[in-house]
Amino acid sequence: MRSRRYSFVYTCLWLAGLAVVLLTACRRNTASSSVSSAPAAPAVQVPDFNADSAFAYVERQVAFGPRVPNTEAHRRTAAYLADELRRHGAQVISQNFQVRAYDGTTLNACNIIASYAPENKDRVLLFAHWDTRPYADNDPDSKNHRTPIDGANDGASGVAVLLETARQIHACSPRVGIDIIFFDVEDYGQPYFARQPEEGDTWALGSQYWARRPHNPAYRARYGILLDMVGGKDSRFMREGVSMQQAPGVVDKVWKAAQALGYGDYFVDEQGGYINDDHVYVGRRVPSIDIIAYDEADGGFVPQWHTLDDTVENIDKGTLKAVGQTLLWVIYNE
Ligand code: AHN
Ligand code: ZN
Repeated sequence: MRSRRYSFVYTCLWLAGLAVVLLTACRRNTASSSVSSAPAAPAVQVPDFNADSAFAYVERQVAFGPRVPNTEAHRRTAAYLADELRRHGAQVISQNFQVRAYDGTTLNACNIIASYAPENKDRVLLFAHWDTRPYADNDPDSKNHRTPIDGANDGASGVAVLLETARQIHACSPRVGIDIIFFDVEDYGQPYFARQPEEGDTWALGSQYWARRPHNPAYRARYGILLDMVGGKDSRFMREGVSMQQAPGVVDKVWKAAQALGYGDYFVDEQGGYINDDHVYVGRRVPSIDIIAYDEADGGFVPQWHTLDDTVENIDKGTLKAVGQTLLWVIYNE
């Protein structure tokens, strides 16, 4: 009787233990199987990046209207992004500040900073800009040059991939701590029709501010990855010049991972141009790279860049998937 009761107790304990293991281990679906063929991969399960979810995040941002500083759409989007990151389990800081634009306008700006496992000293920083350009100054029709753009690719795509990444991290934590920063006022740079000579760098004002005044003065991360224009059709990502100077090993790791995952048509082994983007300023604190669609031989940025055609219709889920899945592979293998 006694031994029976003990064996019953042991069985219960064993079952309880099994339940804990099953509940805490992340359940993953089929896509992780392709990951096992990647080179020298430790046996980790990488979540399946959902490109439909990322695409919906592009649509959601664009539905607010152009996210131009000092507009209602901009304020409402800032609140939405912070709420969405909180809903996905992150600790979120909205870093509000004012900056002077190229034309002297005071812009009310906000960097949105989300942290997972803030106690973990071993961290990776992921970032994108969330504001959109007030001017379609590259539009074929010059009548549109002072009209704000939707920024489905230029702005929303990087944020969308990172929101889907946040959703995945909430479902199952990687071993490294992750910070996600959505930088503001990246795209308010001086247009060609400005009357005054350009003073300093009028682009990337949000990341310039953060590099001077980070949310935490002791902030450290192993490296940073910027996503910019990661949703275009026929996009190709080259090894961008500043990234190769700041963090060549990270470029190598990301490009090799993408190729092993079957995204070699997107991530090509060619040296790209030097892009002035948020990674330049973040790079003063964290060695950072830029995944950006830029092909010098093919006219530079995507054809919709800074035009009224930077719309949801020109977003490609295949590109979002290639970038998002590669990013997940990299962070879950740290
Ligand atoms: C300039 O064109 C100066 N910088 C490219 C960074 C950028 C603009 N990314 C998106 N829009
Ligand atoms: Zn832009």
